[in-house]
Amino acid sequence: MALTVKTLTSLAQETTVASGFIRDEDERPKVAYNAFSDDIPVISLAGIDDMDGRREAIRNNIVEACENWGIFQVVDHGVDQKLLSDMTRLARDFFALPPQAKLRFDMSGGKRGGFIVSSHLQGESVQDWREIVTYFSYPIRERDYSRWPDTPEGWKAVTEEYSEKLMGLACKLLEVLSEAMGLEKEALTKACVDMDQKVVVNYYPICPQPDLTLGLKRHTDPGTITLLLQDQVGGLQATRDNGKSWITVQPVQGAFVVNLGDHGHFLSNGRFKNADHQAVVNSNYSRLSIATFQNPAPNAPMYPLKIREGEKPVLEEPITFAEMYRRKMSKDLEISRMKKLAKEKKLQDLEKEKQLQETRGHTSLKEILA
Ligand SMILES: O=C(O)CCC(=O)C(=O)O
Repeated sequence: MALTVKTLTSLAQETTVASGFIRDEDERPKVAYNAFSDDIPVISLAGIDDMDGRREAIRNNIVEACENWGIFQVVDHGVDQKLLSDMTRLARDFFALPPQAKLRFDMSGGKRGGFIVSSHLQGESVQDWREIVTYFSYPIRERDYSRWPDTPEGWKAVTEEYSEKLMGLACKLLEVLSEAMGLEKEALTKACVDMDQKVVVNYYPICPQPDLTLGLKRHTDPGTITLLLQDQVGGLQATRDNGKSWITVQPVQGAFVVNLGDHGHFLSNGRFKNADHQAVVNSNYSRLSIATFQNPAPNAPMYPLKIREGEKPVLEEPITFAEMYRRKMSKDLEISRMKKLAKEKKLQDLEKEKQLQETRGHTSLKEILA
């Protein structure tokens, strides 16, 4: 019998979600995808290069957002709107391709880049309701173009331009953050040694039971900063009380959501928050978002660049970014393994309890009949 190749887009036509996507109750969405909040500031970057003018006001707004949430949105960022709409249109066209065409770029088994359902990370116990395409775009000398989808026509060239422009914008923002820490402009980019960039295009198909699943589970990004382009549907959510309450970030046409990652958080000695976030899905619209992760080189040493008076260092000793990432991943996998074990134990206990009740039932029936 021929095996039918399934992607998530084909599963979206079903009326229930498969059990592999169902989250434990404590992880399920608490707030709707379109219950928008305006807590995350939208900051115009117009005048950012004007050293004696707007720059200081922009810096102050960014600092406040980083101290509160580790998230802000930027407009007037200088990246051409036509490039953003080309990138978005071509990405949507890719996800609309038949499963076989997408699976030509299958990235399972640890390949560096391409298409996959849910996540390329191995050992995840519950799947995310998303399809992704990942490009490893910097350093340029390490690009493997055989892993970059060549359909739809023109996407590869547009992605190249997109990643270059976003590298420029990220460096600009890192300059402002360096100044905010009282350091020279280049301090954060220098701390990255040789900056890596990874572009992840997320496609969240319509979901028949969005209350049971997540498009992307709760996490913080490991790197320095992430620039996220999202469409107008909504689904990005943030928490700053460890998942007790959530807000849905208001989509703003043409804006980038900037998330501070773990690396940025450690470099600032914890002064700037690492954005704790997730993506929810819905049964009305599919959603597209494009995350550009700006990461340090794997061997970049990680340590607070500035420890302010009265502060204790958040890291006891410098570790490399690769080591921090390894520890983070193994902690995540351990948590998910423990959760799985606890769930299995609960099921076994329930089963035992049921058997006990049945035995008691039989005994009392015998007593009645005796
Ligand atoms: O799609 C979103 O809104 C969130 C994406 C994200 O957090 C990620 O790709 O890491």
